[in-house]
Amino acid sequence: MRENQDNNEVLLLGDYAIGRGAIEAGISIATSYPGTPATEILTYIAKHFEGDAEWSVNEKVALETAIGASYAGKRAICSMKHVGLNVASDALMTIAYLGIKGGLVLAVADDPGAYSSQNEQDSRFYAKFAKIPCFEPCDSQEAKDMTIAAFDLSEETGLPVMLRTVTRVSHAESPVKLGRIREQNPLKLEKDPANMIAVPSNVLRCHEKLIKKQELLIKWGQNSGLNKINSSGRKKGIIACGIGYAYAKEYGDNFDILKISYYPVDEALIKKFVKKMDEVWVLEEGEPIIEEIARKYSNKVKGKISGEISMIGELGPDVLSKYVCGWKIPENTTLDTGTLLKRPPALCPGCPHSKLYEALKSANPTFTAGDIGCYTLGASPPYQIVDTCLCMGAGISKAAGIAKQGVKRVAAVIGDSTFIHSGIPALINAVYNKANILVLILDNSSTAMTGHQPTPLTGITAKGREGGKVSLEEICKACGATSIEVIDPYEVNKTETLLREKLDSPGVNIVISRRPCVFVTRRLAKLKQKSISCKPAEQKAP
Ligand SMILES: Cc1ncc(C[n+]2csc(CCOP(=O)(O)OP(=O)(O)O)c2C)c(N)n1
Repeated sequence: MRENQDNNEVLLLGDYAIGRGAIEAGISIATSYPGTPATEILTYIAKHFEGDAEWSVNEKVALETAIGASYAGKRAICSMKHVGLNVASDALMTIAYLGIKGGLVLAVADDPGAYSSQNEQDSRFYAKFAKIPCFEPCDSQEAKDMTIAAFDLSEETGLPVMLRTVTRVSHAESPVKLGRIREQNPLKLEKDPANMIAVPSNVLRCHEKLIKKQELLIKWGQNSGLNKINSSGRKKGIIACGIGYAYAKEYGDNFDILKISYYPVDEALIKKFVKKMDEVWVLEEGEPIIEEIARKYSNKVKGKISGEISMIGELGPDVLSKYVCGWKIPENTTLDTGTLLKRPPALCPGCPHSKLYEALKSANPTFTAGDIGCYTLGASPPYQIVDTCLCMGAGISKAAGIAKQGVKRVAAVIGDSTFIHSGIPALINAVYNKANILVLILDNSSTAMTGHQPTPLTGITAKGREGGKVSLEEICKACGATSIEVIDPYEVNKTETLLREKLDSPGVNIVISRRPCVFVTRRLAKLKQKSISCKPAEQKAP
């Protein structure tokens, strides 16, 4: 954060601006599970907010914890990446029926282009699916303002409210005017069984209540002015959603613009805009949600459905100049990528995972079901030992599914953070259903891939304080594993011998490969030098 004290304006990343907005809105707690590009929302709050900021074990737990705080009358923000919302969706779909008490904002960062994700799904669908409002900022100032507005709307409507960003908002810096920090809500925990207990006798009434709110939500959007037409009477128009507006502004002289920052949209506004245009482009990251509406009212709409803009990957100024403006990039300015050295991501030098993979490759499993983390890079050369990767927690279940078909010497690899996130139920399932697999838990004392966040196994909280510590060995034991061994992956030969033995053994055999990520080791050494260790940090919101 770069600060200009004179006019109270700072340069903030979009994610930081959301964090700041949440603090200004008077939150009492922030919860999250790391995931690019959403991670920095909680990182900022943990650093600048004196109250509670937690890394949860997964996104569902993060949302449920925030719901608990809301039930206590407090304001809570829960942040995650788009795929995290799949994990949290069970809680989301029903809390929309029940409604909340203190303001609850769900900040979800999408990754169009899938720069660091397993897919590029569009979270706006979840808002529509759950029938909750959704804000979509185009820069950091809007990210902060809309976070505050989302809390207000949440308390006004009794609904959780989504804030959808994309990588180019979350990870871009732009100026933000800081505001006053509101008082937190007082503690008010009241029992309200009709709206807190999702049992069949309550469901239909709650659903009806939610449907009735939809009209109110559209009206709120009409009055907010968040979706607005910027007209100079041109016959060419752009409907620009979220970051699309930042791109559209670059071509502002040639087009009228309908800016969309709030959902559910008032279709009449879209109709009014497209009806008077000879040509309308829809710029939206993800799926053609708005384009589909616009096409109901005009056959002059261009975008993803019409095929001019790709359904795949992210929008960008280059896409716009090429398709929307028909500008040709001069030949001598294009980069000759053929001469560039390709640099695919690789495990870092000294990475404990790389040593484990050396041993695993020599032990030669029939198939290795991977999971998501740095260790997924074991699928790439030189190891090429990871044969599948789907979503967090899926490795153990897939390995069990394969082994149950009679395949011998099947292995699963899973990181420590991923194991805690969603690997435990899969392990219990494998034990219960008598799969014969080798499970390798790669314990590097961190959630390395997303920036070395601590896990419950380290016993350090998001604020760098001492938390409760969970034992991996004890969990595995309680899950009923056939055997549990702990190895140091730097001992390659010893590890290989053990892996060979365990691949040929019946039952669910666990090998914990334990050595901290080299970056964590370095950071801990620095902390020790400064002797800060785990003392409570003195932190204040700016
Ligand atoms: C549902 C979901 N949430 C979050 C992420 C982001 N993410 C990718 S891998 C990972 C965990 C990595 O930690 P760990 O399993 O310990 O492996 P490491 O990177 O440390 O090797 C996370 C949080 C994701 N891909 N999917």
